[in-house]
Amino acid sequence: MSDRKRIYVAYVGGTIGMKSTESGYAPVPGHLTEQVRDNPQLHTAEVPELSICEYAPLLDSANALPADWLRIARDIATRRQHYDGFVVLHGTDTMAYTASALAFLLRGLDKPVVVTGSQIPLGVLRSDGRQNLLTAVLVAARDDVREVCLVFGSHILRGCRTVKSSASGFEAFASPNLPPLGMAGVQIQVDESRLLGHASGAVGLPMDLDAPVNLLRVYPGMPAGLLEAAMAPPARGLIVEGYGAGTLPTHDAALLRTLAAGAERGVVVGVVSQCVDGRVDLNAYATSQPLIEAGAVGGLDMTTEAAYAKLVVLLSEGHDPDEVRRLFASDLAGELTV
Ligand code: ASN
Repeated sequence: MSDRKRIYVAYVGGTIGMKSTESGYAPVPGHLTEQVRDNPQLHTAEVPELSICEYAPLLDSANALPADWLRIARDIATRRQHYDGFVVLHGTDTMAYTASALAFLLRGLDKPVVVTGSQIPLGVLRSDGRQNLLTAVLVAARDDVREVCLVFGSHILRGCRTVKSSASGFEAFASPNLPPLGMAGVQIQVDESRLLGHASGAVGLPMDLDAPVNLLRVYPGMPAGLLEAAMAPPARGLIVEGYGAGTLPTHDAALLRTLAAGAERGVVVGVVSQCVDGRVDLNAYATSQPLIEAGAVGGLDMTTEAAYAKLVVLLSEGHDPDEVRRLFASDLAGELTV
């Protein structure tokens, strides 16, 4: 038997395997597999053996749902004994959400999962897809990586710390509150001191990933009706993207009544900051007090993407609201700094 590592590549969708159509770029079944098959660089002895699975339907990631996150996690979990590592090829638009969700869903997995994609399709001149795919595959073959990473351009980032920071640049992702796990330059260098340690290897996935959670960005002049709609049944969770350290307008009595009524019904509220850098501290300002009274939990330095995915996962796992609040503020997959 060959000692080449075996990597499972799930092509979920995204620009990397898209073709130009009359209405713009769209994923075309078979195209990515063909591009990989016809690229001799991906079939040399230094590159691990790749098994590609194209999902159906292929998605522009703008259409990805939490159910798709669960589908990817299940796909990886059922194959975890058969492969050394996993690559998820995904659209960039919601890649940070999917990478975050996979980190929570697969938090017991002891193998590398690398999410990547591209800004220009593989078959198009100047595509960044070939380099991103190659780097992702090489990172997925490493023995020291045992977590969900996002590889893009020269950055190797912790998946649940990422945000899409550029709509057109080749360095399209950042992890504002955590230094990169590594860099892919002339050499692929990973800083082992930043990696997560061994996990149990056991993965327990929820049956469905369907807990209704909303996401609301606070803004000057926001009407109470918007918050009311965001907390109305069937909502079980709400991520509030507050200002700065986690503040919101407190001059509007209707807004505060709505918040209290939602909390009364048991809606779990998590608070993140609109600032990309820094952390939430609900004890810093009086304008955070109504959130504390509503039992809201500060998301510390979590990204909005991670906070949303985390609340969906925790509520779908069936914990009671108090346990969800406790877990939301705990470090489950390296997504926050306590
Ligand atoms: N719209 C695409 C997607 O998210 C963007 C990309 O992949 N670069 O699927």
